Amino acid sequence: MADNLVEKILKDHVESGTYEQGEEVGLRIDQCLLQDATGTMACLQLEQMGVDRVQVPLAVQYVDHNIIQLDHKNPDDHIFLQAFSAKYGLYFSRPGNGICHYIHVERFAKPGTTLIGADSHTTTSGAVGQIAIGVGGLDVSLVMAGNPFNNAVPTVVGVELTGKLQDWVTPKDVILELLRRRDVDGGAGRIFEFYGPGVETIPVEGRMTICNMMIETGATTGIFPSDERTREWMEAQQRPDDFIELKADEGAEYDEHEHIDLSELEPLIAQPSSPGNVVPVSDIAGTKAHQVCVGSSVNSGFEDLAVVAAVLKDKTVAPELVMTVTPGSRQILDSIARTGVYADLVRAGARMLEPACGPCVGMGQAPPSDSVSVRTFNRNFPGRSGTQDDHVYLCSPPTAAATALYGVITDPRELGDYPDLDDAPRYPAVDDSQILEPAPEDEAGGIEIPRGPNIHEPPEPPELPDELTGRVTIVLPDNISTGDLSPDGVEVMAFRSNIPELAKYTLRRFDPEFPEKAQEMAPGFIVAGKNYGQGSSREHAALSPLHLGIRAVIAKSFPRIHRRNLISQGIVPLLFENEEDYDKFEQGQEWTLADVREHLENGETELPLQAEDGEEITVLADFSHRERDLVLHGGVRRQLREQQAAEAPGSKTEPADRGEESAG
Ligand code: MIC
Repeated sequence: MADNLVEKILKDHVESGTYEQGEEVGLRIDQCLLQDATGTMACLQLEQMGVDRVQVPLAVQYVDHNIIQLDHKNPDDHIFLQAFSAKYGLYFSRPGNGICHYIHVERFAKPGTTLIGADSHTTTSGAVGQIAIGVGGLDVSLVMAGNPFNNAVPTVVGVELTGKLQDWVTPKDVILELLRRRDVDGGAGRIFEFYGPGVETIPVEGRMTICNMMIETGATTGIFPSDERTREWMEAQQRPDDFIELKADEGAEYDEHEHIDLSELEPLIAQPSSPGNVVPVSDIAGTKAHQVCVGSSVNSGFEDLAVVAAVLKDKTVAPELVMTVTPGSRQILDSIARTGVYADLVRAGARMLEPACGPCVGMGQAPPSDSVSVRTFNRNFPGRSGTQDDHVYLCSPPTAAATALYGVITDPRELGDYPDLDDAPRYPAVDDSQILEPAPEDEAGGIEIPRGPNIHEPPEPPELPDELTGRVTIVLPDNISTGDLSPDGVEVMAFRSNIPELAKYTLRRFDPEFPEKAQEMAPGFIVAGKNYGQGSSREHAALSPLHLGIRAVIAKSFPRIHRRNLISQGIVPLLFENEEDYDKFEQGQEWTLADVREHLENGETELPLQAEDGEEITVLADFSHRERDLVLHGGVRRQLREQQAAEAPGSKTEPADRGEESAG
């Protein structure tokens, strides 16, 4: 049978279940990735699982998000993570070494393997033919503890690329085109596989940009075949043995189709405040900009920065505009320094930042109030920049460079001839000096893990009661992002290891008093529109509401990662059977899920939800067997503890029926 690339890799990794669309399968995972803003919580949860060492062939802990170090909190996390990695068997990429996704593709990602990471942009590694999926920290911990990764068999979208990008049009415009077509939820439940003659025209760094931002469509991930471009990349990274050629079988089929003629694309831009709000740059050319930021976990590669430097060479950025540039990794920093790209950028007036996520997650460089910031980043959710009334646009490096030069949003095709970028070094300076190996197993036992005062265990979810009565704490519109639930930025993200403090910022964009109100009303429900919890993998967007007493979220739809985080952390995600019922909800009302345990135990999916005044609606508990089991237990950690207790020597309890499957 002819398989597409996704099927080939996934089928090769199935450990349990049957590979049929819609079914859940348990997948063997080859690599895991953590970053510091999600890592501490993931590590604390791994400790609770009682393993001494990670059970996957490779796990890497990166430090790239919380690196402003305003006070002790960030560095306390860093030394916790460094010691934890040494002890538990993870590689540790030191602060300053670069952005996890860049380094992972440079140093670790391998075609034909699987990766899960506690960061939604883990998808970046699809650029080299790896199935790379972002999930919450607890899911990564479960896998590191030796469990398979359970996931529904995805719909595979074949994206046929033909033609060749014109000058000044880039891979960023390819993914913006997909976002224009699919918006922020049109990729849900899908993996996008690229194929066709246009594929070879896109180098690995360009493929990284496309795969990174696949998640913005709500997709599970994106993947490119492993071809000559991949071979060149692996050779340049001095790991030729990691290369294997890999592509879809001749005659393979896809569940859905997209076709992009690369030669017909033009420069595109996402307008505030959604990555799906895409228009041609020419439509909004002339809009005054106050800030241009190049870099982040997309568009921080050598060529991205080289084209910007070439545009700005011997010129200066517009006087009323401030520009920042971030290289993706120390290797890229080294390459731009050695080739003169760095000097050209500095002379043009760009503020050079260290290789880290930086302004993309509000780590400094917030734009002025009510101003336009043009960024090559992947997300522009409201307030993510650190400025509450921001107007952030997302575009390619050439569009950013043209905008920096003229001070207004500019179509880069106005710049004339495309510059000659022949200076790109074919062989980057490979440098693993800032990636520390774990301690040998026989020395690991003696390692003490320092725990600063900001590091606290995650809150404990309660068990699901027989009947769940809750007050409506808030009624929210469509497309609430995880940044609304657990905000970005220096101030708030410093509390990622301290949920009681972090929870004080929950939904502050909608109601600064939400945390107190929710705690007063607890147990509480959140009611929301479509795509509740879009964006990041941060499980903090579930942990903070959990701490505030939220027991269920009733929404029109959920994106994959956040829905999963809710279930794992003991909050029940429910769907409206009739979306019009959304209008019946008001803050403060009391609603009851009568006999909820019984309904779920019986495998029923339609649950009655009753209001105090007798009104009754139906909500959908659309769970797989494994998920239902987790909901009944009150999340992964409770389920594991019950399993451990049941299996403990001397325990009289037989393993519970509902715990027969592996956790998670
Ligand atoms: C993001 O781009 O939103 C982040 C910050 O990298 C997050 C991770 C986090 O919130 O720590 C993500 O993409 O998952």
